[in-house]
Amino acid sequence: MSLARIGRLILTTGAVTAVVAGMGTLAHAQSWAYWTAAEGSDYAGVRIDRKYIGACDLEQDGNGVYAEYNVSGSSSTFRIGDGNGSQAGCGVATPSRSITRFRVCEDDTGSDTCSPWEPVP
Ligand SMILES: [Ca+2]
Ligand SMILES: [Ca+2]
Repeated sequence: MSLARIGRLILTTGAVTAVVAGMGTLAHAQSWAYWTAAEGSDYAGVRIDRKYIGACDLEQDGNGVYAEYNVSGSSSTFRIGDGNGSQAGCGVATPSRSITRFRVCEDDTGSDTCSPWEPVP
């Protein structure tokens, strides 16, 4: 094997390692979140019992993050924000009725950017 060929092999191996390391840095929703809706790295999650929702700001961009949700037997749309922004911990609401759908929104410039509504079947 020529020295040039060995050099190419080392380069190729290095590239593969870099891709795997990059994947490892993706944000993961916390384990209580059975259903999730994401807007960039910000997300909202609903626990499997459907009576616990969190709004989680994971971006240090100065934009507030909140979740909107509906519950069974009501036509109102409720909102819970992540009160401490991108610091650790999510804003949490524990409605007495089951959550039927939810989405996460970012309070950015102009009209807020929201994920699609996520059904909770
Ligand atoms: Ca954000
Ligand atoms: Ca937070």
